Amino acid sequence: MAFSLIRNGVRLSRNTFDKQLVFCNFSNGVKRELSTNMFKTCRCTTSLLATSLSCQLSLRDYGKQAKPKNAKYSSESESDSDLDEPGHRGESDFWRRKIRTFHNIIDVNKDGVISFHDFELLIERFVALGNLSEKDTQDFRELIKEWWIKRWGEITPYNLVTVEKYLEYMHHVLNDRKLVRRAHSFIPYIFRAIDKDQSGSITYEEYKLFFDCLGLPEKDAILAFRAIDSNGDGKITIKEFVKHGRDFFVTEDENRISKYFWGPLVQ
Ligand SMILES: [Ca+2]
Ligand SMILES: [Ca+2]
Repeated sequence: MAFSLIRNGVRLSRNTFDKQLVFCNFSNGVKRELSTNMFKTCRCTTSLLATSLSCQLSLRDYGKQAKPKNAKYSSESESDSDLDEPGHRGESDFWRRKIRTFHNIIDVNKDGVISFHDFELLIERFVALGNLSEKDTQDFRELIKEWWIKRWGEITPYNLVTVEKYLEYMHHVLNDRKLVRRAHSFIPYIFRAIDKDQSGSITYEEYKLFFDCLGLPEKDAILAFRAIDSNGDGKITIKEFVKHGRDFFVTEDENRISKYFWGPLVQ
């Protein structure tokens, strides 16, 4: 894939990334480092170039450093060995902020609580992309339904999960070795739903589909994709996708790039 890379006019309003805006123009084939403290390169696809010669990217919700020097990339462990002992996980404000972020994403109808209907709406968005097989579609729906009934009980419009309840549940999951291993088995379905060309890897264009389904803007997809595509080859493999998607829920390490996976963190 051909990339157009940021050429001119990069300026940061502050040295930290909270409350920052990056203004950039795009030009074919030119690579320029934005900052050693942020992304190695700022890349945009040619289709982005076609639609916009300049962009204003808000980084304000991405934490204090978009990609710190000591960030772990593909070497991030998939095991839980780097986590605190069960019983002591999920105490940090950072982790709670991530869980609140996910609750907000799942709350598709934005009424402040999660209902089974929110999941139905979200699943339908991914199914509507038309890339999931019939079996995957059925399995995806069943997986969520079984999880809901097992964890939250009856499927009714009155069975609602507040952010506090969800935080409590996720804290329990994080501190249970078995549950934490099984958690988030839905992520491969999301991958297959957005892997439009069935190539086994996700391009930026496909990642945009992901964020579109989550109700997140394109500018956030750009930032997340750049961060997660750590080797800069324009692709995210299913292994990377699942790893970072899951890591978001289990790590309390603020240096992990998985914090970008589900979009900007809520305050
Ligand atoms: Ca809701
Ligand atoms: Ca693909």
